[in-house]
Amino acid sequence: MKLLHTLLVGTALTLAVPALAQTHDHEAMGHDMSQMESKNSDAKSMDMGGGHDEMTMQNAVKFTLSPDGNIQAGKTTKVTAKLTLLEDGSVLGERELKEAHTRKLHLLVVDPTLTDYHHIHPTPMANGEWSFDFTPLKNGQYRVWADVIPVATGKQEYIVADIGMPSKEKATIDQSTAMTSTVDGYTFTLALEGEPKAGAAVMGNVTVTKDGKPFTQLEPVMGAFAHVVGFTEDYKSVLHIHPMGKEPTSDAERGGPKLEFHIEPEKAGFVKLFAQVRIDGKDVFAPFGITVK
Ligand SMILES: [Cu+2]
Repeated sequence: MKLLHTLLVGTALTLAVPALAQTHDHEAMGHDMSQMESKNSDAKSMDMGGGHDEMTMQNAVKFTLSPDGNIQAGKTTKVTAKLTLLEDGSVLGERELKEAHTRKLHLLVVDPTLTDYHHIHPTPMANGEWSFDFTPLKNGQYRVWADVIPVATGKQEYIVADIGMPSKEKATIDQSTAMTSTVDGYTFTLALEGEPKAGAAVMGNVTVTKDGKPFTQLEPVMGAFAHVVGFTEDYKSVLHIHPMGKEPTSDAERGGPKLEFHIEPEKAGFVKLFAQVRIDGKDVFAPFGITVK
């Protein structure tokens, strides 16, 4: 059985209040390489009218999203992402970003109800901008966290931007605890070795089964057998929980059924978690709900 050690790479991005942002690294088993630093965040959201949204954080990077058209449920829209260094306005293209988990740019996208999660890797364009296709399951606005490490700063940061027209109805988050979920016939069971508390680490694991039997054919995805991401109920923070320790050394390697990680939530409240694995060449996202005391 292959155990996966995942390090919580907690990151809090807030739009209007001071937040903690944590950088991450994954390394040899058991080494916690995370660093923390305080950041003040300030963001502004612009109306979608011109097909353009942006938020500027007091980070090193500015992130702008420009959809090609209206963001609509079931419709694929081409979106251009632009990352620039705030300091000098220089564009952060492929060469200006460091690779993390096999990619230069990771986008974590979710709707305000925290149910429709997308993990997207945009394609670099010749002008230094990035392009991706987005097909939401829902109408309304989506929030996008860009996970980047600029070569210039060497620091990982999450920058946030919204796309789509905000819905008039208030989004409701289902805050029920969900320790198991079934997707495409695979059952994912989350177990925590203790009560999750703000500021404290707790070990967790996800076990994958199919037809009641342990599933051991998880394929490598972004250099690991699982990636776990969490979104807090205030819709302001993402907990990026990345694998540590033994990682697949080739695409031919297979993992499962048990995937281990640490969770170290920064604040109390509901957290929606998604475990991302790859099965038969397809990414599968298993949702869970936990409440942090
Ligand atoms: Cu990614």
